[in-house]
Amino acid sequence: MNDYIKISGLEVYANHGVFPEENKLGQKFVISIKMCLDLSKASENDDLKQSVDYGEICGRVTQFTQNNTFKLIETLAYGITENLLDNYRLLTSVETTVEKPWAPVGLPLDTVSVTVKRRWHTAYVAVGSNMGDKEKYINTAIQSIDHAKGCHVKSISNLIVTEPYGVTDQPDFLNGALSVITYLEPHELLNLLQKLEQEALRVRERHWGPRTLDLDILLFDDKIISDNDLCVPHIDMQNREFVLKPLSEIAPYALHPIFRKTVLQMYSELKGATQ
Ligand code: A4P
Ligand code: MG
Repeated sequence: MNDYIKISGLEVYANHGVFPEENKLGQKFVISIKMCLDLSKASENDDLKQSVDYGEICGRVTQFTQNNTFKLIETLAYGITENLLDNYRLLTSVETTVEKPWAPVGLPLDTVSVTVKRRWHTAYVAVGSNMGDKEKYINTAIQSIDHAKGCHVKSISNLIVTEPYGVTDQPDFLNGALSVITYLEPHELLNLLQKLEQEALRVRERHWGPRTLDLDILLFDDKIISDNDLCVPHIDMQNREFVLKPLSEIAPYALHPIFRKTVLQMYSELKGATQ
């Protein structure tokens, strides 16, 4: 998206800072925001409803900055960015810079500033359960993802009963796939999914049963990530019918960024190989 609206140098007197005097006396903060959105329709129809009202946004940002007291301008910059993405669905990305020209550093300087940028991503998540009320665990997780900060569940596949893959002496699974629109970064999404797994696992520990809930990130835009905590695309998705079948229902043409194959292609190849 090449179009954007920019607010530069919005001055707000507020109380953010690590020192108690800063929280009490307050000081000047200077805020600049770059908001990406498609402006073609607004300009074609000369219609504000198809854009965002920058006056209203200045008011919202001023209020947010004055109604909260944070220690860090980092927190303020994140808060403003998330507030705008949460409230203006036309925005595809928001970049916020918060300057603190009167920062109590005790040395001459023009200003200090923090810049954060967030944008909406598309992630695909596999869901699985093979214990207890499997459907309930899965549906509760889907609802929690949809209600979580910075996440909207966009589509949900049918849930299918599958035989256990890998370790086979365990009950059948219920499996499905979701597409999630999120401004969380990949590791933040992983943290959310693990938190939801743990919430379900508490029940599992009590009953000493097999897993209640498995939530894996399959794809995250076209990102390739490989570190100690996260491997995206999911390392074994191409070999798993219980992943590819539901995923091909909601995202047949999503592309695996390493194999350069669509989900549908991977699913057809897997079915061919297993027949
Ligand atoms: N991790 C790395 N990459 C990812 C990712 N893309 N998404 C790390 C999520 N987590 C990722 O996962 C172990 C570690 O993987 C995490 O700490 C995370 O940092 P886990 O969910 O805690 O443990 P797990 O479930 O035992 O491992 P894993 O790898 O998720 O298990 P699998 O490979 O998913 O196998 N058969 C059927 N029919 N249906 C199933 O759903 N599931 C499994 C679980 C086996 N057989 C199955 C099914
Ligand atoms: Mg897992």
